[in-house]
Amino acid sequence: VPPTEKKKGSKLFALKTDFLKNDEDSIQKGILDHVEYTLARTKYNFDSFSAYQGSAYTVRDRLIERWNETQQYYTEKDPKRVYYLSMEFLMGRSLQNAIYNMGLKDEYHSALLELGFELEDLYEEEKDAALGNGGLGRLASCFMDSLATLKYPAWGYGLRYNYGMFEQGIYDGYQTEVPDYWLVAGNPWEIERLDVQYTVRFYGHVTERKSSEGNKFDWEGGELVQAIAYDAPIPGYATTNTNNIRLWSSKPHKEFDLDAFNGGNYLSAVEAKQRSENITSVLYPNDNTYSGKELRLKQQYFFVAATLCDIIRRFKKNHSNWADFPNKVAIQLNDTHPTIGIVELFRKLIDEEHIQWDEAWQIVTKTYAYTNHTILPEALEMWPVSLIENLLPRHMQLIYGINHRFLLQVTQKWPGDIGKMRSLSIIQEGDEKKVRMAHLAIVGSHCVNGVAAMHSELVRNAVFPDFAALWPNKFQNKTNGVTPRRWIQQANPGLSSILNKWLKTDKWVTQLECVKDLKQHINNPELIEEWKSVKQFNKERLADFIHKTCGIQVNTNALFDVHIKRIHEYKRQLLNILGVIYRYLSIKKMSPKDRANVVSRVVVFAGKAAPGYVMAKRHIKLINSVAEVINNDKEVDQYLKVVFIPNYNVSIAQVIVPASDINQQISTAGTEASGTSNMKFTMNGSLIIGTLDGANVEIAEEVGQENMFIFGLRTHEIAGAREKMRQKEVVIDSRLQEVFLNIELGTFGPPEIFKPILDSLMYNDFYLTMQDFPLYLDAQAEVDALWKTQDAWIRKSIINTSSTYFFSSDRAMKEYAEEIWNIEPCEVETSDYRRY
Ligand code: RUG
Repeated sequence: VPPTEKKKGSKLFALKTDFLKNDEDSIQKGILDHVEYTLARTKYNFDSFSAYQGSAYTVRDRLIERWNETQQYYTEKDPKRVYYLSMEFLMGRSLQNAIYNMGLKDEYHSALLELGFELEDLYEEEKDAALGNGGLGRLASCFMDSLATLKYPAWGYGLRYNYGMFEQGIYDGYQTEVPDYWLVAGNPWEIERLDVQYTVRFYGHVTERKSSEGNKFDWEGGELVQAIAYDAPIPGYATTNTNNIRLWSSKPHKEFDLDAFNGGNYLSAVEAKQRSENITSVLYPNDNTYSGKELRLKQQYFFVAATLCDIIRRFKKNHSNWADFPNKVAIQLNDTHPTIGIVELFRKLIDEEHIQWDEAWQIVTKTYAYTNHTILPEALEMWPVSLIENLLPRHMQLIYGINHRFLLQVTQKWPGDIGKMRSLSIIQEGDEKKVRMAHLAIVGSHCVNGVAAMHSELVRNAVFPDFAALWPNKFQNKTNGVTPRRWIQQANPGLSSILNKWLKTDKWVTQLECVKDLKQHINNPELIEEWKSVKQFNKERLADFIHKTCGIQVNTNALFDVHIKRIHEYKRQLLNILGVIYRYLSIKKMSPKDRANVVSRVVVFAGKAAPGYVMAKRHIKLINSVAEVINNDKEVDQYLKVVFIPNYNVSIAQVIVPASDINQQISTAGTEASGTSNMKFTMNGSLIIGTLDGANVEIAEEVGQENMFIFGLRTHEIAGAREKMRQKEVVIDSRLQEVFLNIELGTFGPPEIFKPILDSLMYNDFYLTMQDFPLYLDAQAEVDALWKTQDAWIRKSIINTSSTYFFSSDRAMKEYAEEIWNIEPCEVETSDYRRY
C-alpha cells in the first residue's frame, strides 16, 4: 500500500488485542528472543542465569499484558480501591510464583527442557527481593498476593531501596553484615516509570498570607527531591487480575542551584544533589525497634508524599468532588511508619485544595486505617518535635492544630482531667517534646486493628485503654494470615499432591477451608505412609541444603526441630539453646543403654540480628559456639546436631518450613503480636512447641492444644513473674544451674564472651527465660515421647495441616475488605480466553 493510502492510527487498536500466546513454542521463542535482544547474548553463552533472565522477561511480558488489562478495567469501572502503605515488602523470589499463579508451569517446564534447562533449577538463579526485615514485610507481600487472587482493586506502595536487608555471614560464630546490592544484575520484575515522577520538598519555611477566605499558608524553599515510580506487577492466582506494588526511588531534582554553580561551587552543588539519592538507599535493618534517625523520617515522608500525589492524581481523573474521596479511596497504614501521610493528606486538602478544616479532617479520618503490629515500647515511634519542625515545618503546625482539637474532645469526655490529656495527647511533654506517632495514627484513622486476637485485646485494654474508652468502635482485630500459594503449593509440592489426591480437587489453593476434609482420612494407612514419605523427601532436601551451605551432614531420620525468625531477646532463641545444652549434657551422662532411648534431633536455627543489637548478636555467637562443640563430639553424633543456617530469607524459609517436625514459637507471653511463621509451619504439618502468645492462641483453638506442645507462663502471669524476678525470689532450676556452670567453665569457649548473657538472666531476666525453663524442658520431653509413636505423630501432623483455613491471608484480606475498607472484588472480564 503506498504510504499515502495508509490511514493514520488505523491499526492502533487492532494491534492492542494481539496478546502473547502461552503455548510451549511461543514461550520458547520468547525466551530465545529475550536472550538475544534483551540480554544481547548468543547461544554460546546461554547459561543458566541467562535462561532464568530470558524466562523472567517472558513472564514479565505476560504480566504486563494482564496488568494493563486490569488497570484499564479498574479505570473504566472506577471501583473503590485500597492502597496498602508499607515501608517494607519482603517479596522473595518471583519467577516460580508468577508462573504458578498464571497457570503456566507445564508450558514453561517443557519449553525450557528443550533448551536444556530444568525449570526448578532456574528458580535457584533468582536473588530474593528482600525489601523488608521480617514478619511485617512478609505479611505485606502475602496480603498483596491474596488481594490480587481475590480480585480486589488494590495497590501496594513502598520504597525501592537500593540496598535491601543485609546479607548475613557467620565467621567464627559471629554475625557479619554485607550490604545487599540486590539490583546489581538487573531486576526483570520491575517496570521503571520515568513518566511517573513527583517532586517532594524537605525543610524550608512557612509563610502566612491573608486571603479573602482566611489565612493561607505557603510552604516554600528547602530542598526538592524527585520520586520516580517502579512497578512490580502482582498476579493473582488463576485470574487475569494483576495488581501492582509501586515503589519509589529518590533522584536529584532537575532544578539546579545556579548561585552555587556560578560561584564556582559546581562540585559541592553536585554533591548536594547526590545526597537526595541517599533517601531510598538503604532499608533500616531494625525489626521491632525504632531508630530515631532523621534519614528514616525523610524516607517516611518521601514515601507518603509521592504516594499521595499519585493517589490523588488517579482520583482526580474521574472525580472533582472531594467528599467522594473516602468512597473511592481506602488507605491502610502498615504500622506507624507511614503515619505522617495522615498529616500530608490533610495539608494537601487544606493548603492546596482549600478545603475547610473540619471537612478536610473528616475526609482524612474516613480514608485512613491503621494496623498496629507491636506493643513493645522500644518499637513505638516518637519523633522529636524539633526534628519534624525543621524537616516538615508545615506538618508540625498542623499536628499542633490536630492535637488541639483532639484534646478538646478529651476534655469533653473527661472534664478537667489533666492526667487524661497528658496521657492521650499526640505530643509527649518532657525535656524533649515528641510526637507520638501511634497516637497520631489512632486520632487520624477511622479504624485501628491489632494482628491477632490476644494482641488486639492488649492494644485495646492495656496499651490504649483511654482511646478505646473514647472511641470504642474504632478498635478491631484482624488476625494475620499467609498465602497458601507460596507456603504450600510452591514450597511443598509433595504436600500439594497429597491434598489434590485426597481432597479430589485443587480448590484448596484458593479455598483453604477444603483442607478440613482431610480429617476424614486420618486413620487411612495409605495417607499416613504418603505423609511420611513427603516429609522425608522435604527433610532430605533440607539436609542437602544444610550440607551445601554449612558443610554439616545431618541424619534425616532425626526429629527436625526448627527455630527460624529474627534474633530478638523476646523471641527467646536463648531459651532454646539453653535447652539444647541441657540435652547435650544429659546425653553425655547417659549409659549406652539409656542412649538407645534418646530421640535423635537436628536443631535448626536461622535468623538475623539488627547490626546494632549487641545482645542478640551474642546469642548468635552462643548458638554457634554450642553447635561447634556438639557437632564435633563423636559421642553424641547420632543423637544431636545443631545447625545455624546463615542469611535467613524467604527462599530459605521455603526449604526449611516443609522439612520441620516441630517449630519453636516460644516468645514470652504477651510480647509477640502475632507471628506468621507459626501459620506457615502449621499448614505444612509441623507441630508447634510454644507459649500461649500471639496467634499461637488462635492456632491452639483451631488445631487443639492436644496437637501442639503448649507450655509456659500465661500473659496474665507475666507481671507477677517479673515482680518475683525483681524481688530475687526465683529459685533457679537445678538443670539450668548445671547449664550455667558449663558455660562458666568454658565448655563452649571462653566464658567471658558469654558472661553478659548470663548476667542479663541473673540481674534482669525481663523475658523470664529462667522461670519458663523447667516448663520448656517438660514440653520438650513430651515431644520426645510422642515422636516414639510415629503414627500418632503423623496423625497430629495431618490434623495441623487440616486445621489451617483460618490462617490463610485470603481470609484476612476478606475481613479487611468487608470490615475496614468497604471494597468489593472487581473481576476483570478478560477479552482473551487464554489467560483465564
Ligand atoms: O513482631 C511482629 C509479628 O508478631 C507480626 O506477626 C508481624 C506481622 O504482623 O509484625 C511483626 N513486627 C512488628 N515487625 N515489626 C513490628 C514493629 O514495627
